[in-house]
Amino acid sequence: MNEGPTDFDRRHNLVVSGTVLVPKTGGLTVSAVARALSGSPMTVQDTNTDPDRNGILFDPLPAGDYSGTGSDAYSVTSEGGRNGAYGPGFFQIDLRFGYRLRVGGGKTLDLFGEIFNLANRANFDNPTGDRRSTNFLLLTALRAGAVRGRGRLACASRSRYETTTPSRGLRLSERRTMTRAASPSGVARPRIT
Ligand SMILES: [Ca+2]
Repeated sequence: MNEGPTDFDRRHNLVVSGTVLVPKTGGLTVSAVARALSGSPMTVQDTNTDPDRNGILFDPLPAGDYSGTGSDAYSVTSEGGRNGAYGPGFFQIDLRFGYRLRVGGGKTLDLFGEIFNLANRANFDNPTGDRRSTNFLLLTALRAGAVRGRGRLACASRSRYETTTPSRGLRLSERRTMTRAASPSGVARPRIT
């Protein structure tokens, strides 16, 4: 029977975010987003064997505890069957610092600094669950979109100029700029909203 959880059966997904206006700083804001996700399913199998002798080599291994070998090994408890085990979870905290300057003439300039993956956690993708592979239950790749390495710093600025005209009401012109991250291999992501 090829029954089991779907590939997208992620049981827990918690996101907490907030912003604090730091007193006595003239407008410094600190924002944070924390994301915690449980792992997604994977099948523990051995495509070298055909226990049910039907000629199809995708039979899941029996329920039990399995582990890779080596320093990057991952251990799972499989309930057997399709997607009977779960891969590693995900956790990341991102910070943003913001400060608005009034530069006169109705103009404001917003400065931002962002730190990604403050906790410096390596969020791995599911390892291969095929015992035939030399990478069986070894953590070899980061999850798609995961930030590599310790928190990266990206900086950005945004300038606004507000005018009021009789016919069109408030008109807002805005210019956004991004600067490269301060770390050598950093990324600058346009996260301004
Ligand atoms: Ca089979």
